[in-house]
Amino acid sequence: MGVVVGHGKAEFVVVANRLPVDLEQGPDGSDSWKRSPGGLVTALEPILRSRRGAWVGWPGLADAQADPFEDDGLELHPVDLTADDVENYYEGFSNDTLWPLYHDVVVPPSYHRHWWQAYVRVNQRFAEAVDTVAAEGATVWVQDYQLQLVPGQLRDRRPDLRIGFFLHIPFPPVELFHQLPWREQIVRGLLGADLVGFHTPGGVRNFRTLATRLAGATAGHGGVVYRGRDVKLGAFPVSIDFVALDKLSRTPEVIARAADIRHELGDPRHLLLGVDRLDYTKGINVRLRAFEELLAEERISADDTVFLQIATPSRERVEHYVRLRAEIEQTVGRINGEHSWIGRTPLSYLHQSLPREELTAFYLAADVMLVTPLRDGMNLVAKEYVACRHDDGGVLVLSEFTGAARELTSALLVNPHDTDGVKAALARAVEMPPDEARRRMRTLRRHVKRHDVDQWAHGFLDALGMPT
Ligand code: GDG
Repeated sequence: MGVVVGHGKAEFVVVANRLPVDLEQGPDGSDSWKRSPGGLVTALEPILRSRRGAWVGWPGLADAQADPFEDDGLELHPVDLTADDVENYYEGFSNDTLWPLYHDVVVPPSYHRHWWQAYVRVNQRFAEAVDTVAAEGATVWVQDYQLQLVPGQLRDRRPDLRIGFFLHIPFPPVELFHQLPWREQIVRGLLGADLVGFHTPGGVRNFRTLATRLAGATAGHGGVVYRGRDVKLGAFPVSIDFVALDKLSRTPEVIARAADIRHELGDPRHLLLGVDRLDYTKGINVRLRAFEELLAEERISADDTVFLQIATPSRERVEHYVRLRAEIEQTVGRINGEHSWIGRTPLSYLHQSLPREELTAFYLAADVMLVTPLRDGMNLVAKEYVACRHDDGGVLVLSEFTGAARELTSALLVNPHDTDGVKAALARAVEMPPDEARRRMRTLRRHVKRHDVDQWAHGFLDALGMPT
C-alpha cells in the first residue's frame, strides 16, 4: 500500500459509505488496514483497475485521520467521520430513520432534525472528496441510502461528471415515503444523478411517482426530465460472484467441512439453516416461531431435525437492534428449554461472523435454507446458497418480500406474515421428494449463474453510458 500522489486524475470513482478496506487500531494504538471483501468490491475491482479508478468511503473507525493511499493499483480515499458523525449521520439518520422507513416501517423510524443536519453535512463531505479525486468528465457511481444527497451536491459542484446512483435497499411506497420531513430534499438529491438504479421495477415506479409529485419532474424517455436534464431510471437486480462461490464450494476442504458440520450437529436427517445480519427486517423471529410450532405439533421431530441460525452481529449500538437480540435469544432459550434432551439440541444459534469458507460449508451442508425477511432489497444469502449447491441438493424457502423472489421463482415462496404458510412451506421443504428438489435447484442455479454480479455492474454502467 503506497501513498497517492496525484489528485483529480480518476476516470471512474466509486463512492460508498464504507471503503473496501477497514482501518483497525491495535492495542498499542498503531493503525493497520484489513481487506473487507464483498460482492461489490469483487465486481468493481477489475473495472476500477483498468481505468484509473478510485474509491471514496469511510474507513470504519471514528475520529481516525487517514490519508489517501494506493492498494494494489486501486486508489483509496478515506472520508473521516467523527464520533458525532457516526452517531448522528450513520447510526441515527441512516440506520434509525432511513433503514426502517425504507423497509416498510417494520419498526417505527425516528425523525430528528440534528440527525438530518448531520446527514446533509456528511454527504457534503463525501461530495467534496469526490470533487477532489475525479478527473474532468469522469464517471462517478454513488452507492446506497447513506449517500442520497451526494448526486445533487456533486452536480452543483461538477456539472462535467457523469453520475450514477444505486440503491441497495427497497425504495418505499409513496405513502410511506411521505412521512419523511425531508422527503423533497432526498428526491432532489437523487435527481442530481444521470441514472438512478433500484433492485426492482417497483422501486422505479415509487421513485418516478415521487419525483413527479415532489420535485416537479416530468415523464421522459426511460425515466424523467428534471431541470431540463434526462434522469434515467432502471431496475438492476444485484447478484453475487457465482463462479467464485461455485468453485469454493467444490473444494475438498469445504466438502469435508460440510460433512463434519453435520456430524458435529449429531448427523440429523434434516438440517435447516438461516444466515442473516441480526436485523429486524430479516424475519428471524418468523422462522423461529414456525419451527417452534412445528415441533410442538410434532410435525417435525427434534430426534432427527436441527435448525442452525447464524446471526451476524450488526448495528449493536442502535436501540432496536439491542432489543431484537434479547428477544431472539429469549426465543432460542425457550425452544431449546422445551424441546432439547441431553446431547440433543434442536436449535443451534451462533451470534458470530464466520469466515467465508466456513459459511460456504454451512450452505453446502444444509438441506433447507430459510430466508424469511419481512422486507429486503435483494437478499444475497438466497443467491449464495444456490451458488454453493453444485450437487443440485437443498431446498430454498424464500420470502415474497425480497427482491430475490422476483428472480428465484423456483424456490418455495412464502408470505412471512402468514405463520401457517411458513410452517407449511417448511414442512414441505423437509419432505420434498429429491427429484423435485433437484429440478428446482437446477433451475435456480441456471438463473443465478447467468445473472451474476458482473452482469449487474456492467448492466448499470452500460445504461449510465460508460463503456466497460
Ligand atoms: C443489503 C440489502 C441487498 C452474513 N453473515 C456472514 C456473512 N454474511 C454475508 C452474506 C451476504 C451478506 O453478508 C448479506 O447480504 P444480504 O443481501 O443478505 O443482506 P444486507 O447485508 O442487508 O445487504 C440487501 C444487499 O445490500 C446488496 O445489494 O441484497 O437486500 O439489505 O453476502 O454472505 N459473511 C461472512 N460471515 C458471516 O458470518 N463471511
